[in-house]
Amino acid sequence: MQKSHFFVTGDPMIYGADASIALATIAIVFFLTKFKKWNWLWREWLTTVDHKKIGIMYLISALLMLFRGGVDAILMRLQLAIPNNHFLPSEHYNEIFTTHGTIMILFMAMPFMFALFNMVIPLQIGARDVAFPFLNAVSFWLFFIGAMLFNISFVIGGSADAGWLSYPPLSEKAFSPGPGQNFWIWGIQISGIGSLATGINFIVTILKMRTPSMRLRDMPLFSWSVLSASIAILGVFPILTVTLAMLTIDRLLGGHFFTMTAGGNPMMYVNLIWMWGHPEVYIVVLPAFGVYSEVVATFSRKRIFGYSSMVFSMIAISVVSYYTWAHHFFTMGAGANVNIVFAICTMIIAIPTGVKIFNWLFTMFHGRIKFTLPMLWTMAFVPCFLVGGATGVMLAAAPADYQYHNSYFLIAHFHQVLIGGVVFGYIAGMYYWFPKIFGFELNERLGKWGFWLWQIGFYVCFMPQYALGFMGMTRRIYTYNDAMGWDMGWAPLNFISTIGAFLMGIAFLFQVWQILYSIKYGKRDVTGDFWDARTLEWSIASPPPIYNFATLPVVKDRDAWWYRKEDMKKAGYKKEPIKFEAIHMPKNTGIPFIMAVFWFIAGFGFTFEWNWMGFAGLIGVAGTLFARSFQYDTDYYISAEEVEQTEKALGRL
Ligand code: HEM
Ligand SMILES: [Cu+2]
Repeated sequence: MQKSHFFVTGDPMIYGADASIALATIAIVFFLTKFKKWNWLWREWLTTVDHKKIGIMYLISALLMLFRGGVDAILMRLQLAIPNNHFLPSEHYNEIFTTHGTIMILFMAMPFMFALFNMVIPLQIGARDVAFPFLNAVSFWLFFIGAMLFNISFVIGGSADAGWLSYPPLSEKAFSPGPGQNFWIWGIQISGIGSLATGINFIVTILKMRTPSMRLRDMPLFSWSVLSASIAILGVFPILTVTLAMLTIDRLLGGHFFTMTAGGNPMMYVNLIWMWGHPEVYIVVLPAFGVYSEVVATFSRKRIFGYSSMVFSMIAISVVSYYTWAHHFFTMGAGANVNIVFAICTMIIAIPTGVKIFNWLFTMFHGRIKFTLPMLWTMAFVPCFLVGGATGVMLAAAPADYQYHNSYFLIAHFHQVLIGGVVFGYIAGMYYWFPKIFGFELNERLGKWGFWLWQIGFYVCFMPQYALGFMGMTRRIYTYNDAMGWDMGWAPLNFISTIGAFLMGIAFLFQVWQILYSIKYGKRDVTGDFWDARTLEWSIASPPPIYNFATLPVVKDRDAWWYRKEDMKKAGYKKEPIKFEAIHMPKNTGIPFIMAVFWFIAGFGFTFEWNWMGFAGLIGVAGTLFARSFQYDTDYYISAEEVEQTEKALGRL
């Protein structure tokens, strides 16, 4: 590699990014120094093992990445708004759709999902933390450092441009020689290891750390959704790890797994990556289904309709989703019999999903619905996901897919399920649990502006794309000529679509404003049960004390907190005297953060094929593992008196 290629040059947008990165860094360093916050940053955040704080860090990262992915989206839509546009050169367009797709799925949806896991699960099952708090911190920092490694490719070395799943032969060295593709590999590889560890952590947490009286069949549906998503993570993330390792061997060591010329086969990569990739989209949507279930029950003020069928549907979805991957390449030429199997399996998924939709509707039926922000997002999800699901069944019809494949019809379909299903769900979850984690209320009026602009923007942006697909517009094209634009009618629809993208951009700004405004002016929640809700997380203070539960809650039924509230309202209810005990807690440690820094060094070194640096980083990683195994002072006790005092100060006695 030539030195002159190190910094990306020649594009005003890149210089703008250079300048803003430099300014932001200087500003952060300045304020941390001025307000003497370095110590606070290290003690309270960088070394924390508290699941609530880790959840908050995931949330902030996800919102930042939503912003970056959103800017990418707006740039692409600007480019496509009119025919014959040369605002973005073609290579730059390729880089942008690649980074947009990668960031939205791996560095926005995944951390948003892990934010909800961390902020909610221990509280919802009556636990004091996750099963492995240290590993949880390692997972976060691996995700974060992987995301940073991927993101700096924008200004250093150049971005990947072979699409969000980087199919060979395009992603092989012969066709993508620069470091961009390596950034993609190492960014995802490092954060992927973190995701796998998170999956394991939450399976064990949910199975082993529930308050002893909570039976599985009384567990809230969000916890069930996290369990099924985590099992799917455990099943498929190793496939991603291995696939990326094979691509690394091809690129860095001259292997030929995926190169035809030496007996390899690129279709092998396509199969492998979708064996992970398809379950991955169900991994991100299942927790959203969990959120909808909690929100619908709380704001219809009813028990969820069809609890067991909800659990069975989620398990069915996660199992069947393993057998659908080839629907992404019906046109590969595997033959009719293979296509039939995968088409049918794909269509089968519509059944459990339909069951869930009916259950949500029946829960709302005859309920006293409160139209709060989380409920609005949930109600908007139902029709949106229905249409997205229906177009999915259209795509699953293998012969018809020969028409839809690689067209804007597909783009419209997957954005409809990813935005209408996943993003709406995570936003609903963020609004729902915000008062719990932060202890104050979010402004409704600004939130409603955000909501309606998102909704209108979504349909204006993506409905025209279905039509564009039928009119022959293929995905991943950076421009189209006047004849297509005006005579074939692509231009007006593309222009409308771009307007929709801007509306969603404005909607996001309203949400940022909403959060900033509420930090300053939001009313404190002193009840701990802001929505008059049903599950255990609402039975403790907001924000919860470090140990979550002063005494482990007793669960006799589903919706444990709701029925305890009913009991408390009964005449002659006597509060049982509480006996406080010392609580065992994990100690903060800087090792996960330091380990991630070494991973960054390793990833950066291998990206530029500076092997000395790559191996130095790996040795550092091994060193931190070694250091951890000699760390004996890893836990402490909070005394019974201290717990009692904290509870008193929180007004909980
Ligand atoms: C917020 C509004 C969004 C807009 C306006 C938008 C727009 C776009 C556009 C214009 C493309 C490129 C189409 C092409 O040239 O082929 C694209 C691709 C893509 N988007 Fe989005 N997007 C949005 C949100 C999302 C979200 C939330 C996700 C995932 C959670 C997502 C995932 C993807 C993926 C995976 C691709 C394919 C990238 C590739 O072809 O390699 N997008 N999007
Ligand atoms: Cu799929």
